[in-house]
Amino acid sequence: RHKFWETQPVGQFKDVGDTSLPEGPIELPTPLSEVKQEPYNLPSQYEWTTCDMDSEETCNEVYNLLKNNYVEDDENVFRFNYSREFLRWALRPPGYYKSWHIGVRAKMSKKLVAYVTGVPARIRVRDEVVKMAEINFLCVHKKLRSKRLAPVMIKEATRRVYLENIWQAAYTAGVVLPTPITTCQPRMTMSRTIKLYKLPDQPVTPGFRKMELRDVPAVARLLRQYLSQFVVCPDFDENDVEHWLLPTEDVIDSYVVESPKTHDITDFCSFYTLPSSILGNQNYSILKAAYSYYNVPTKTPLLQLMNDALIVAKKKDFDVFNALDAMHNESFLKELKFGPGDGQLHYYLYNYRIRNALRPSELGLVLL
Ligand code: YNC
Ligand code: MG
Repeated sequence: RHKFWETQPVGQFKDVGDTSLPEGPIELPTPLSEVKQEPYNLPSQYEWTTCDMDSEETCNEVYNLLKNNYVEDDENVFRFNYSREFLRWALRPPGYYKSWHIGVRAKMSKKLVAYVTGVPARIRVRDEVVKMAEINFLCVHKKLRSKRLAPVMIKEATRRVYLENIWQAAYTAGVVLPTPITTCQPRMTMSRTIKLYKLPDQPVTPGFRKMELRDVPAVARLLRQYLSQFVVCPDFDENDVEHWLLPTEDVIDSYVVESPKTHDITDFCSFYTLPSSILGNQNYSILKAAYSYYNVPTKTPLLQLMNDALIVAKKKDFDVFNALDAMHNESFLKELKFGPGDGQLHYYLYNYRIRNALRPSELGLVLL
């Protein structure tokens, strides 16, 4: 039973397998004047705040809330530790809305106790490009759990998205909710560090180098072409590519293969930096992890491209390299002997029905 989710415009468990239901929006947009104009009510001790991520102080507050209260693995050994710079990158893509960076404060102390964010994205589902919000960083302070604050956060986020005339959203979660469009398996380099230690010092592909600003048009072309084969994926233009894929130190790393002969950009790979705190260990406090992002092989085999990604990640001192079994990742995950990671990652769409769940290999979307 999902008291909240049963009331929402999402694929419901009771409808799974019902082929009479059409794919696409579940509810039609209403005139903006009919969207609720006032924020939802919070318990009286709390108040809404819009978190200005340009502000050093606010960014620190968000960083600390997440550092202490965000996602942990099933055994509570690791907790994501998104860096301030990462949060700024993740939350300020082209066309972002400040109003979608939503916090809750205790009225008395002004302490930040809950958070949820959205950023705008164009997502293609089959042959339809839909403006959506990507919802992420939903977090309620550990001391305020199980008080039904999350549904209020989600409703308020929905209201603010609707106010921008956007009516769909995409999100991921480790928990099962109505109804996943697909379920991915996280994978990590095996024996933690051992696999990375065995790698050579330099990438083996001739012309493998860091992506630069001048590569944006070529990378955008490669990526758009590559993503066209998936059922659900982002619709990236050059602006998006510049934001999401141009390297930013300790946030996003991207590499291209430039043909030594023609100087064409033939291949591309990328990974983002997301450390985890190691909980309750005297000797180690941080696991430096890289996460596979978007990779496009055209001339270089994907296996070799990813092996080069592992080589540069090792040089940059990452402890592990993680990837989902989405896109064509399954092929290199097997051959490069990645092991099973923790749990499952379910992908969801809000107010958009998909008739049958996708295979992970049909998914071309990575959320942070
Ligand atoms: C979750 N992760 O099922 P029912 S992922 C969505 N995503 O509702 P309460 C979740 N819903 O089942 P708590 C959820 N986790 O009764 C729980 N729920 O219908 C549902 N953890 O609320 C749950 N971050 O406040 C139930 O639970 C209801 O105090 C219970 O708060 C939940 O960012 C949470 O894992 C997750 O901070 C905030 O446990 C808390 O437990 C926490 O009593 C650690 O809530 C951090 C964590 C989640 C990471 C993420 C994506 C979030 C997507 C949210 C949905 C967006 C929908 C689209 C909105 C825009 C629409 C437009 C257009
Ligand atoms: Mg709660």
